[in-house]
Amino acid sequence: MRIERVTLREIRLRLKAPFETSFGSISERRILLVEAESQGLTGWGECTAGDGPFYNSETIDGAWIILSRFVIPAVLGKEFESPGDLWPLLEPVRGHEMSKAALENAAWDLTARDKGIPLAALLGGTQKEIACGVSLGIRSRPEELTSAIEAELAAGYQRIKIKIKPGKDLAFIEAVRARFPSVKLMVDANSAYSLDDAGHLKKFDDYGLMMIEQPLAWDDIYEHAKLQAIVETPICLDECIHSLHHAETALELRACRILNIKLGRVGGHAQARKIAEHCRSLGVPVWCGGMLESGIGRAHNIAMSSHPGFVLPGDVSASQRYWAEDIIDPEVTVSPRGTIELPAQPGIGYEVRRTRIEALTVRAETFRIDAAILVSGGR
Ligand code: OSB
Ligand code: MG
Repeated sequence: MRIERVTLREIRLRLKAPFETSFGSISERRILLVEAESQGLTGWGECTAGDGPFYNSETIDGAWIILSRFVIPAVLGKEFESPGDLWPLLEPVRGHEMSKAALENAAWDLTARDKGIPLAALLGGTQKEIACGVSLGIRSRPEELTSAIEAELAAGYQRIKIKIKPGKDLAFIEAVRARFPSVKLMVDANSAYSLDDAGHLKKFDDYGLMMIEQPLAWDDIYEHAKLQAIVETPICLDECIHSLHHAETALELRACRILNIKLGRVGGHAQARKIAEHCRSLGVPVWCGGMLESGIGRAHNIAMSSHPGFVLPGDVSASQRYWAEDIIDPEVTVSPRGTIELPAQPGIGYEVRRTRIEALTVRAETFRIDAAILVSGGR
C-alpha cells in the first residue's frame, strides 16, 4: 500500500454547550481532518490539537504546517505493509504527536478498508462493545453539576468524571458524593495544582474516587511520583504521557497507577497499542481519553478501546452529547447499559458524510506524490 494523495481540511463545529476545563472554556471546535487516498480508497484521520496550546503544546495551525512540510512529505508515496511501519519515517520529527497521529490513523483506516475488515480487527481488538463514561466540564455551582450527572446516569453512563481546578474542587466532589454515594467517580485537574497543594489533594482520599487525573504539571512525571507517595487515591496520568517510554518511566517511578491513552497525544494507533500492551503485561488498567472529537476521531477511539488492555470505562460518549449533528452516519450512540457496540463495517466502520464535511470546510489543501518528490529533492 502507498498513499498517493493527502487532503487537509479545517472544519468548524459548534459544541452544544461550552466545555470548561482548568485551562479554559471552549464553545466551537476548529477540527483538522486528514484524508489519505490510495487506489480509489479513502482513509480518514482527525488531528486532536486545540485552537490554542493550552492542553499541550500543539495547535491546529501548527499541526497544519508540520503536516504539510514534514509529516505528509515523509509518508506520501512510500510503500508500507502495515501502517505501523510509518512510525520510523516520522521519528525524525520530534514531538508533534497529534500531527503524526492524524496521518497515521488515516493510513490505518485506509488499510482496514483495503482489507475489507473493521479497523478494530486490524488493530487486534477483542472487545465487541466498550464501556463508556462521561467527562463533565466545570460548572459555576455544585447543584448544576449534580443535575447534569443525574441525566448522564439516567442515560446509562458507567462512570462520571468531573473537571476540577483550585477553588472548584472539594465542594463539588462533596456534593456529588452526597447525592450519588456509590457512583464510579473520578476527577480531572488538567495540571491545575502544584506539589504545594499535596495536603489539599490528600483530602480527596475521603471520597472514594477511582482516580485523580493529571493533578500536576503537564511535563512533570517526577513530581507526580512524589504526590502518589502521599495520596491514597490512584493518580492517572494524561498530559505527561507522549510515548511508551514515558509510560514505562511513569510506572517505574510509581508516578501513577492508571493510564489514560489518547491516540493523538501518543502519536497514533501503533504507539497507543504498544502502551496498552505494556500496561496490560504489568496489570495496570488503561482507558481511552477524549478530546471533544468529531465522529471521525470518536470512531478511531472506539476501535482503539476494543483492545483487551482497555479495562476501565473511557471518555468515549455519544455524538449527541457534543454535536447537534455529527459528520458520520450513523452517529455514535450509547446503549442504556452505557456501552458502544463496535461497528462491523470495514475501516472506522461509520460512513463519513463528505457533503456535510465539504459544507463545513473553511480551508483545504491537497498534496500529491509529485509535490512530495519536489519537497524531498527528487528521491
Ligand atoms: O483532559 O481529558 C481531558 C477535553 C479536552 C481536553 C482535555 C480533556 C478533555 C476531556 C473531554 O475531558 C473528554 C471527551 O472528549 O469527552
Ligand atoms: Mg485529562
